[in-house]
Amino acid sequence: MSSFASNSFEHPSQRGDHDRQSINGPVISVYLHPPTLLEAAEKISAAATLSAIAQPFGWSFPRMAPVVSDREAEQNRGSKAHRYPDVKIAFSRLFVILLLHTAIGLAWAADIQNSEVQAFRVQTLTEGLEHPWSVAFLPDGRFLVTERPGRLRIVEADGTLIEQTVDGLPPIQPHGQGGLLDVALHPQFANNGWVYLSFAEAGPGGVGTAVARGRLDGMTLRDTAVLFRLQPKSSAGVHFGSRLVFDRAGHLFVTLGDRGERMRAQDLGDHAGSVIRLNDDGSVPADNPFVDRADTRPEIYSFGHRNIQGATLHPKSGQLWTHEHGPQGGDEINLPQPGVNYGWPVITYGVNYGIGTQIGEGTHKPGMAQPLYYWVPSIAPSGMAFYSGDRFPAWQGDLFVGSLKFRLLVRLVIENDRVVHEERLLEDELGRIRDVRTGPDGLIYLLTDEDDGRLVRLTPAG
Ligand SMILES: [Ca+2]
Repeated sequence: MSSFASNSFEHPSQRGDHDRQSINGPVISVYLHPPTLLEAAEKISAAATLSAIAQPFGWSFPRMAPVVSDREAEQNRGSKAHRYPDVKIAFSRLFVILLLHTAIGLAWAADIQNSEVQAFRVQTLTEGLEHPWSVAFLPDGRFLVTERPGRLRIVEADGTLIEQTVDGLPPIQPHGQGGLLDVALHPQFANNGWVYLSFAEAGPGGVGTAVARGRLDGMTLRDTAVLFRLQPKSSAGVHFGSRLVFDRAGHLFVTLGDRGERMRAQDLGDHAGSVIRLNDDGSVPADNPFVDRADTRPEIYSFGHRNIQGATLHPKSGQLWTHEHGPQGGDEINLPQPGVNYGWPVITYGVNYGIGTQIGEGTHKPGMAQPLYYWVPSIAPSGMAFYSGDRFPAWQGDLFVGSLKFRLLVRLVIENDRVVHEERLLEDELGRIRDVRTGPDGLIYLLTDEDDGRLVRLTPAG
């Protein structure tokens, strides 16, 4: 494995999704952590309130109420200013209290993020995650979080990161953009305990995206088995995909990348650059579009994709929605349909890096689907979730997409399966956003892609 890694290469033309391995150079952060702020504000507020309550009763607190000694009172006697020391102290206390309350009010106001239709706050739940890639919600309120170097972590409901990592994982090969990637729970997880993982796996020919499952038992995955292996494996460090999404019939969609070798996305004999569809045990559904065609990979559901790192089901229709990284420009949203060719690299709204030359044949071609929506310039999308909870009524039905490149969260307003409006939130507030999920509690959860990555959640404000 190590010899393989040293032989790997990453051609500049394959830097497609800005999905770099780590951030180079210093990161200057002036972000004020809401929990810390909240704690401080609550402490100050409590002290001020105590003093305010105590005043009418003549009680005093050492730091808030200077004691005037008998001797001082004696010295001050005759001085007009000190003839009524209690009144003066009361006013100064009131002034301090007012100042504190103003400061707290300003701090609260600064903490609130105002979107076009919904005010919200950002709360950091967990820090110290190394390039977290995906988060899943366990039924007991805890979180499963993948870290790209190859660790599966459990975070308590209150945000505490359990130091011990989950064992029983399949062999994972951290390599460029690859490593441990997505995590998803079986739709009947509460009964069967199956946890699904996508990851980069080494083997003959190099490395490729794979999918495994195991039953979560305490801090261990048991009965772990690899269900799918992208074929053929190759040496590039880019474009592994991948997201895991169960549809309502219990099929598992797996989104894949082109592995930086563009034409593989048009080859039905190659898994790269496709969405595949499996049964929950890894077998191929009998109604997959290419099962009866010779020289094709029967797992393929749709193809002509570049690198898909966001996928989710529409909460009403149950339709799969995906987004993918374009080259320079041309990130797309698609609604993959069985057997359909989404065009990469024959058609795209992007161009070659740096030199800006045309890729393929243009933007349209008969037999190739147009994207539902596209971004020029690229935002480098990762993570995707519809909002269907009850905590943000004004965001109901909106689609949220993380951006690695622009370090923000995109909110898309959807009407009749069309994007009718885009708003950009949290620009440069959190860093590169890798994953976006709606929690069972109706809050929105994000992962930041950093060496010291975070699990954060958005909560309504007002
Ligand atoms: Ca396309």
